[in-house]
Amino acid sequence: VSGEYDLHYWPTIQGRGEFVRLVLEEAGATYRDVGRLPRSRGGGVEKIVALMEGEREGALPFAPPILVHGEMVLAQTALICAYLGERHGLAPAGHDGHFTALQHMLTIADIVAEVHETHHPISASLYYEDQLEEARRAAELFRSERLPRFLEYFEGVLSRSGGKWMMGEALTYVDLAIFQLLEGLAYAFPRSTRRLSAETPRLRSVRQRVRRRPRVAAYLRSKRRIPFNEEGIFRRYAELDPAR
Ligand SMILES: N[C@@H](CCC(=O)N[C@@H](CS)C(=O)NCC(=O)O)C(=O)O
Repeated sequence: VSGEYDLHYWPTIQGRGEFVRLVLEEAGATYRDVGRLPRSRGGGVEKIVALMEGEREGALPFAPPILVHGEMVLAQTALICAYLGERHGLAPAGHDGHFTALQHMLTIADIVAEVHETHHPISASLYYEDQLEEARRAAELFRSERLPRFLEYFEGVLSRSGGKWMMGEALTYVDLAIFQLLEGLAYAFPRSTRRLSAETPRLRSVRQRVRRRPRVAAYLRSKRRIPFNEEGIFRRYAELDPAR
């Protein structure tokens, strides 16, 4: 299969698709962000739905992001990032490294799911406005318990990785995901994240170093980077990160 990828994701949000976009960008891969292309060029969200309804042979994807690469149709953010990372030198070499990187990536996916649950604690099938009370409670516990626990954990991973990156001396897709996680947290929970950032210098440094990578920096400046908004996973609702 060629190096050409089709990413299928919702066109107006960073969401989980952003973790995939960052790997594609740092890899310098050729890809189409299909949901964002006009219909005249084969784009549109209809394609996402068609894939979920089994338009293509192969494993049926449950939800986007979905990566199509030749015959391969892959869903699950963590897995797509690992797949791309391994194809483009953004993953550790070897069997053990493969699984350890995936372990960290899945833990990032866990906190991403918990972030989503701060604004959708009852169900992803209800609007935020229909779960306001519960969201307030969920966010309070997320800020006071879960967020520090995850960030201190990731700081601990960095302190024993044997290098300045999550997997040691070389940047991997896991570091790109840490970057996106920290960017999203800083957007959604500015107060809490600022406070915790002072206590996690290694994470702060990964965030800065990823941001300055030439390809990432160019991407962040480009129109391809969709700004954070209140439809994605990381949403800024003042009531979910209030002043204390
Ligand atoms: N565990 C999956 C979750 C995928 C997911 O929840 N995708 C969202 C967008 S970020 C979606 O569109 N879900 C549709 C649905 O669950 O029906 C992953 O990490 O990729």
